[in-house]
Amino acid sequence: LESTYEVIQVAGVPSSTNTFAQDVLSGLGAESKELPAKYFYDAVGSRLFESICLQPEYYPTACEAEILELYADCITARFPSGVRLTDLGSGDCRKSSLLIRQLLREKRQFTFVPVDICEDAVRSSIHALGKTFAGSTLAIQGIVAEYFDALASLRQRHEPVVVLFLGSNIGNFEEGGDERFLNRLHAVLKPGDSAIIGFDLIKDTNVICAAYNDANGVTCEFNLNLFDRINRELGGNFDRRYFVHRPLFNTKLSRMESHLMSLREQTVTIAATGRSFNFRENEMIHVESSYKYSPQKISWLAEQTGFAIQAQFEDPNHYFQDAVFQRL
Ligand code: AVI
Repeated sequence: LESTYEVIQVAGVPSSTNTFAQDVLSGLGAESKELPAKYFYDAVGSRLFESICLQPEYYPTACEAEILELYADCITARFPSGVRLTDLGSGDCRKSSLLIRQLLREKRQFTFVPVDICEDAVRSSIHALGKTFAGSTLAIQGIVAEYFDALASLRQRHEPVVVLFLGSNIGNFEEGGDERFLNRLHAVLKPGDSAIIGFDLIKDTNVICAAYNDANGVTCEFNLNLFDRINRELGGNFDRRYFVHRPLFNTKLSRMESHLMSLREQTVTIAATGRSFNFRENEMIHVESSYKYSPQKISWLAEQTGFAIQAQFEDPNHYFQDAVFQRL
């Protein structure tokens, strides 16, 4: 048997400049300015995110890696033979590779399907997996798509599916978006399919805040790259010297928020939107939410959306949880 590698684009949504311009227009044109976090992940932003994951303050990656290392065999023991292991928001695939290693060790049949909005991330992660697991037989079908387009493509398959939604990607939706996502996931899965979902747990606020404000300034750079991207792709003239990154913990909503704050009154023109946007001194653009979960909220979400929690794995500090959601 030979390894097979393939990359497909679904729906062409991620590369649509039109959608980007429209989203920037409506986000910056709103009373309370905001931009969707998905636009962080161009080739530069995806690399910056990989670098965030290596910062000592950014505990979610290290905690989840610890969980997957400790429990890989318990987790993969439940996978059906011939499974389509679909990794939503796969990034550099470092976390999923811990499960892949286990499956290969056990000589199990599976296809790995990394899904990411960033084509560069999909291609380079497949390349890296090929190197890491050289000598093994590995079938990979990479998909460049947004979450919901990738989910829609799951409807046509015949194999059993396990969805990986790791890294607390589920925390980046807007309010109520996690529940909506799980409902959509339920609709495309079949009874017996499952999902392994990474949740960042509620903990000491200082620990959370430090994770989004690392001393090396990588998170700050990650946020400001959004302006560079708008300048590059949409003909904007954001001057990053006049904005700062402001991470804030919102206790009421139990979420970390990233904002970009204008240091002075200024006007920014973005050619592709056909207009200019005024900023007041100290005005903020809300660019990301990262929800933090209680175990009760996780159980509630499963119950609401037609899943049974089969297992819950946590790191020794109880900072992070990977939950196995079985579709009922
Ligand atoms: C991808 N996502 C789960 C990260 C998070 O923690 O919300 C993105 C991130 N933003 C800043 N640091 C990390």
